[in-house]
Amino acid sequence: MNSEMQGKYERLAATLKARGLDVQLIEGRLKSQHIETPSWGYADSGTRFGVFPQPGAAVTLSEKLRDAAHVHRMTGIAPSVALHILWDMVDDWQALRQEAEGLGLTIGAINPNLFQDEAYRFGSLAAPDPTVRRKALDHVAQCIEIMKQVDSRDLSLWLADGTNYPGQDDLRCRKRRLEESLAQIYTMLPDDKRLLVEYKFFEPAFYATDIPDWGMALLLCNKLGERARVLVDLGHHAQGVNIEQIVATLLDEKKLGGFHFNDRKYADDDLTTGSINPYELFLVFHELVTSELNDDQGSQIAYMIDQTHLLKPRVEAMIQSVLAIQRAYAKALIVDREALAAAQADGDIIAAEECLVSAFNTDVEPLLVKVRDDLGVPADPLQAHRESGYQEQIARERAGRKVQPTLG
Ligand code: AFD
Ligand code: MN
Ligand code: MN
Repeated sequence: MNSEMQGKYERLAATLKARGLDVQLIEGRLKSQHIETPSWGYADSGTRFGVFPQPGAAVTLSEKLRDAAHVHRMTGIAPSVALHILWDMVDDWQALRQEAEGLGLTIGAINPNLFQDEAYRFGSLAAPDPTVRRKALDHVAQCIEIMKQVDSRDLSLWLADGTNYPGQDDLRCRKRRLEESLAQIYTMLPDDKRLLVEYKFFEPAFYATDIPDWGMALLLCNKLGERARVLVDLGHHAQGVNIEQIVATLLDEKKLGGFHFNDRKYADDDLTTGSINPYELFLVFHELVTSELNDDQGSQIAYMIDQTHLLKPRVEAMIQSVLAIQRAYAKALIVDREALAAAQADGDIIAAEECLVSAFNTDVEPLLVKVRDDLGVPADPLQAHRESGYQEQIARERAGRKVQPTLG
């Protein structure tokens, strides 16, 4: 750390100590932060209006792992990768697991694909046709087999299931089919694995989505059992929904399984985390830190990124997202909780709010540079990536190669 940053760090540390905060404990939490990046975030993707291919975009799973390993090398806190089956398929999963470990990575959540096959036109696990539900359950069974081979803890389930018109299907029958299918999945799941149920308020269904909100996801998880938890994708809420309140509720119910971090202006835009509403991301982390300090479920929560970078260079945008999540966590860790509790007890709204606002407005970079120093990673990961030549290297190596993407 250079002398200027060292001075800033010492001043910040002194301020935090004066607030009664344990700086070493905060640094320890930041050093053990574990963010999971998505394999699909390194590959070309698009919207329904088209795909804009990028030079060097990963196609094979090996290329995605290499990109993820580079993000981890630059940040020190992104040691696992979520996979998406069938976009990520290999013949030898043990070899894949060893390849990942050789790159300093572990395999994280396994995401089944129950939305791209023609058969799923009217749904998958909630579809009216029992042969379609069977097909979907067989795919999930295949994913569970892969989980066993790559030692993955979480089956991360998002369904596109829903209807486009009133009257298209019986909404209660869909709920019952879905519950029955999920119960079969839960019985297939080994005791050391978890089922994360992700909700989304619309898209691609445009009238009724079968798992539209946190309430339905929680209801389904409660009927399944202890190892079924809710996955909160930040982009999956209608405008103005209070996400931090949902997070607090799920934490209090001990049913928060994890996140898909991204940001949005209008819908499920999958923009870079923290790029539109960093204060909301901070408030989510304020609830997470409150939980960490009271009933520590931290290790039970999967902090995953789910975004696609259509315009930004993918590896760079992924580094940006990891750093935004790290920054939000750091700011949430430096909230003066004693003063906050006192202000709340006094009903002093302004003083209570100022405890959060002042933490959010604190430049925590000196603390993060210290943490990166201790982790042996660059003080400025984004700059280090740009200077590393990695992007130019993968663009050269991957130019013109003929590989078929393993799209499902
Ligand atoms: C899409 C869905 C959902 C899912 C992700 C990966 O909206 O967020 O988790 O794809 O399958 O973004
Ligand atoms: Mn998601
Ligand atoms: Mn989404």
